[in-house]
Amino acid sequence: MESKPGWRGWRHITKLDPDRENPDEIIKAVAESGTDAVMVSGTEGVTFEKAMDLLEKIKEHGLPTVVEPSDPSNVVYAGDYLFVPTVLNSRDGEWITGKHAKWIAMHYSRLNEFAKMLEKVVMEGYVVLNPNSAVARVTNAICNLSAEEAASYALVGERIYSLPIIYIEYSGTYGDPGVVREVSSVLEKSTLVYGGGIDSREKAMEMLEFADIIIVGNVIYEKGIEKYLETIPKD
Ligand code: 1GP
Repeated sequence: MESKPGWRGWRHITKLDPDRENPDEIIKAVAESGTDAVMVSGTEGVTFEKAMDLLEKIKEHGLPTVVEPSDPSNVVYAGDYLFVPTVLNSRDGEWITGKHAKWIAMHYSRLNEFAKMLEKVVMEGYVVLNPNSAVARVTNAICNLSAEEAASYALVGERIYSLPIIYIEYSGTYGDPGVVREVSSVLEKSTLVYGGGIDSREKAMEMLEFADIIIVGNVIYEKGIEKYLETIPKD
């Protein structure tokens, strides 16, 4: 496979939640696992301090880092990339452009400086599909979608908004590979990211057939390091 520069060449991202316990044992296992990058991200209870603390611990190991903020108040700029979500299937404009406008408003008096801070930004168009997840509840997402409807939201992100990433998000549960396959069959430019319920090699490989990148989170906290290591694709 032709190698692509930076984040576009990644296949596996480990998502660590600043609102959970992240002992050295976990950070070390992640650093040595072969994952392509670590994402600092959580939906609830994330503060600037917690995100910064976790990021610093990860950076000591020299891994590529991504910060994915959930609110303008917890944006940490010290990672390699800042992946900024917009929830394409939210019922609530707050999660589509509202938070983003508040973020810009916080920097309105020095927009030139802010433009420099935006250089690390990669926009992610989320399609949130697990109705029982915190992210679905918080963002009031329309989760009851057919594969074609989900793919239509993905195409809004790609064709209308030119988002570099489309993120099919089933956080906490393993999703429908048929939905990911459908989205993959229509996307032409955006990188397709899948996350949710990956806790085995089989699930990782199944989703990697359609997604460019998989994101794993809960497995390391809930099933342990051995199960987490299974999710790392071997070339
Ligand atoms: C969450 O998509 C990620 O945003 C990963 O989901 O925690 O279920 O692995 P899990």
